[in-house]
Amino acid sequence: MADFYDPMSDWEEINAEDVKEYMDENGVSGLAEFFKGRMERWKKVEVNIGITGDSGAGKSSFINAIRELDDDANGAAPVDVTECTIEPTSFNHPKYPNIKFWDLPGIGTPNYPDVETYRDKVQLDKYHTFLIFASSRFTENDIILAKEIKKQGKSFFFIRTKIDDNVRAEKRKKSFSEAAMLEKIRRNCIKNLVDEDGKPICIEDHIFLISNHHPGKWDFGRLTQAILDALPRYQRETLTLSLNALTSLSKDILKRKVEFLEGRMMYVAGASALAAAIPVLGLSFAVDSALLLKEIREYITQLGIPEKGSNRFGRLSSTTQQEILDLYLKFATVSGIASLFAIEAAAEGVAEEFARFIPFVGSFIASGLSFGGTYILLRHSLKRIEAVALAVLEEAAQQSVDDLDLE
Ligand SMILES: Nc1nc2c(ncn2[C@@H]2O[C@H](COP(=O)(O)OP(=O)(O)OP(=O)(O)O)[C@@H](O)[C@H]2O)c(=O)[nH]1
Ligand SMILES: [Mg+2]
Repeated sequence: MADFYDPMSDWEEINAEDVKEYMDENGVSGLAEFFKGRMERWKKVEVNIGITGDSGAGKSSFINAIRELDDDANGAAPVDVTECTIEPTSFNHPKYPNIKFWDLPGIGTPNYPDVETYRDKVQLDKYHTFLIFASSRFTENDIILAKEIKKQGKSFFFIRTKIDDNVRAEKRKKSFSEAAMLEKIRRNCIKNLVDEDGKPICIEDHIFLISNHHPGKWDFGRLTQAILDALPRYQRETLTLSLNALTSLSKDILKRKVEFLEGRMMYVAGASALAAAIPVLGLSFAVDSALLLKEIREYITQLGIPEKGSNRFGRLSSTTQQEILDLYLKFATVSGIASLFAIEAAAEGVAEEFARFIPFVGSFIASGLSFGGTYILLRHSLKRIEAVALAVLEEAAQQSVDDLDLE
């Protein structure tokens, strides 16, 4: 049996170390390039279409018809009046090699007597979408199979083949109307395709009446189109999945960096408190503020906020740019930071916590930073910088999708 290309295994290969290294070197905004490079792979994604249904329903004939091959041509799927396909075999779409048809054996054939054996042996989970074939009425097995597929969150279409045979037979009647006959077959399929409570298991649009011997007629063209739509739909799904996986991985790394910085906050605040104990007026503040500002600059670097005026900065939304400018402006001086949080604390109703350490911004600065004051300022600063880093990260992710050529 040919191999399946599993796009998700590519995403599993991305380890946290790669993302961390990239983030260290290029900052959160640099992740856009990392994301984009990884997501280019979505184009390679294959959609595996399982062609299933009773033996003799016309599955192999359909694959030949859509590939415009005669049943006895070189490379055609073997077609026979007797039971024929024994092992799952794959065939490429004639124009889109990313679309793979899998000619599956019929359920109820000796090797696959029931749906359970079928599900396990055929490995239903490998396929992304299914075409369920029947040449007369859809059977109990088809319905059980459809429900199993639905349970796996995948789509399926019902294909009623050999319409040419029905037309030929009906034509013998004087009152023959092709439209009425097709409608009757369609109604019959809908009536047939219900669960045990009598509820339809698929919508009418997902039922196709075709003849493999007349691909220019009836629903064959509509089915061809539905198959073409399956690929971009699936590619988009994998794109979203991979984007989510990458984003959450990056967020995890960001979170770990924040935790690391939080862990050493006590020491920085302690050092600052020590400095504050130096009784020379003016000196304590100078030491404190230098320490504090150095640490906060470290937060900005560690969390990878892009430099103002850089290319990456230029690609961000104006809101995020403004937030970054604000960071650089306010976090350049202790009074800037203190004023920022005094306003914020009042607005958030945490003024009390703040006031305990910083009764008046002016006097707080004049008397040097206490351990508590330093600690609170560091904590608030880190929280603010983390929020901006997260916004940058989200934008980097979105940007990488916008930059991809989706059509
Ligand atoms: N008239 C008519 N005959 C068809 C059509 N599709 C298939 N057949 C014939 O039905 C028989 C069985 O077709 P296959 O394509 O081998 O059926 P299958 O579903 O692959 O069967 P297994 O491989 O045994 O599971 C062959 O004789 C085909 O020529 C159709 O649309 N119209
Ligand atoms: Mg076959």
